[in-house]
Amino acid sequence: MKNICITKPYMPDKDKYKKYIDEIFDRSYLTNGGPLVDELESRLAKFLGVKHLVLVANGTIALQVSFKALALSGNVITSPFSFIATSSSLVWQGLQPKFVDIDADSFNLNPALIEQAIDSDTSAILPVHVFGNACKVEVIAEIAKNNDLKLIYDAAHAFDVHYKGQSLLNQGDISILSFHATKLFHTIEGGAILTNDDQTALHVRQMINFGFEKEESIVRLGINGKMNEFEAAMGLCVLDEYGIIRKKRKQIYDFYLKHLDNHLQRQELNMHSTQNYGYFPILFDDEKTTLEIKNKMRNENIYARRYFAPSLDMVSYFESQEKCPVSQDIASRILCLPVFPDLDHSGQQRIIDIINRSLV
Ligand code: T4K
Repeated sequence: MKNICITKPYMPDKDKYKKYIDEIFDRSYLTNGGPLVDELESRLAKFLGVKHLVLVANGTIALQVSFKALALSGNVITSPFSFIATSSSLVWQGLQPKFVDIDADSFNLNPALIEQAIDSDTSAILPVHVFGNACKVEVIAEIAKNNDLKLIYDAAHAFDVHYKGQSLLNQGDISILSFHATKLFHTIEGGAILTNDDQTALHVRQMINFGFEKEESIVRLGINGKMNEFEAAMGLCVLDEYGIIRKKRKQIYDFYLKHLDNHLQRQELNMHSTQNYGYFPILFDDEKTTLEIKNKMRNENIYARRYFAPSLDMVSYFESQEKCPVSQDIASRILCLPVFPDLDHSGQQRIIDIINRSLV
């Protein structure tokens, strides 16, 4: 039986990509701010409705550079319900994640618990719009402002999400995106740092290029965080077809909604925000059922994933003092179902049948 993975990278028109590759070969300009990176930056900034967008090598380096650019120190309040990179990137930069539990319905950082977790060493809040579901941005902005904290959104899942008619990516001092191959918009590997602040944008640009301002002028500590021309070419091709990607994902999403047992618990979506149909998470009653259903699927070559288990407060190297029972509970019962444009109805029906049969 045909394998169905959690996702499958979108492959755009091959001939168009080849044309870009021919151009790159002719120019022999491969990286360090080439024309295709420039073009993709300006097209994405316009498409997403943001002032500054700096393309980088991946979402993890986007986080690390953002922490440096905002001069974070001490501890950073963040969500335990995320991909490991959200918090491992903090530790990599010598910062301590301070986990605050999530809301049981939205799966996002619970704003009511943030204030009590702030101490004299806290320098920032790093919420995650998990599965593209917008956080309670007004409340979080207020807390950050009142406590003089920087605010960085891990928006790795929130490509093209709008909140109250504006890009969600305009929230905070910085938002970051991931353009990994598994994401709905991708550049093979890649990511972006987004900000409305001119100075921050300038610093980030210098930082991802070793701190150079110009050829013989090094103005700050930097790293190599650049995207290359082959990746930008992929991004330009995928962006051209983004309308199709979104439409197909919505159809898949609607098909699940229509045919899955309607007693299944789902993430409560922010009513002020749009969706990008990046993930389809569902919750079962307990971990045992979740694992049984995941294994049943696996026996039929279907690879659903437990994004995001384990809850990050349980990862030993963080040595977290804070325990997050809600996040642990959600992480133990969640299963993300396959969603990608090539997934057809018969494939989806195989998934739906396994789940619905298991629940009777
Ligand atoms: N913040 C958040 C909230 C994130 O979710 C992520 C990344 C980051 C930050 C960091 O951004 P990056 O530094 O990665 O840009 C995947 C992705 O690697 C990761 O980017 C993503 N989040 C995470 C949620 O998912 P894995 O370990 O689940 O990927 P993997 O290799 O198991 O791939 C999943 C399935 O996709 C495979 O079973 C088969 C299929 N696949 C995958 C690749 C790479 C393909 O068919 N072709 C491919 O080329 O992490």
